[in-house]
Amino acid sequence: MSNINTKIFMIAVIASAFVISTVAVGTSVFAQNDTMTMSGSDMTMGNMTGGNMTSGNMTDATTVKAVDPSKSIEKEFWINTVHIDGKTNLNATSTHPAEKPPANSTIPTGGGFKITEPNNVGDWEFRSFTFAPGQIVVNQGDKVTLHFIGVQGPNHVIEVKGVDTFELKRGQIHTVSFTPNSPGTITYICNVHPPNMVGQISVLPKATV
Ligand SMILES: [Cu+2]
Repeated sequence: MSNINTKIFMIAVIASAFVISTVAVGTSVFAQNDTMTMSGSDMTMGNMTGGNMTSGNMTDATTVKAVDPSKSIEKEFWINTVHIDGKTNLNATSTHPAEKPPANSTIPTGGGFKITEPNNVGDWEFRSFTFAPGQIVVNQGDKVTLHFIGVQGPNHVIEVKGVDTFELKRGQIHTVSFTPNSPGTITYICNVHPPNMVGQISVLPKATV
């Protein structure tokens, strides 16, 4: 009996110790949880404030202003003459493998493309002329102003179909203004660099009010 009593007593002591330690840990955890909850709550408030601020910024950045095409008639564009150059050489490097010009060229005739044969160290290049931008969208009845800027290429002869033809040298700016009265497409092309130095103005039908 005494042995059993001793065992029961010991079990009781162990159990008590376990309960006490559990309560202590539990209290500790609770305290921590409380703190974190408060902290979390504060952080949430902070985040909400931040969220509002972010939301405000996003609203500013993504605000789309309604445009009435019939009232927005002033359209102005700056169009650069550009050539894009692909340079390479015959001497392989770790970052640039050796290349040779294609044996059978598929380049269309005209001055818009130019392939330069390898020089004495193997460098060669392929050039393509273009306009930047090459696509413009306006509305029927807009007052359209195009500034052509001679940036790359020594000279160009540019034609805005049905509007104007003019020579443009590097460093010059030539401005044309017109009002498209009907929807459709107006092409601008360089007669020195066909067929790829070309751009298109899409004229959309005027919105019915
Ligand atoms: Cu040109």
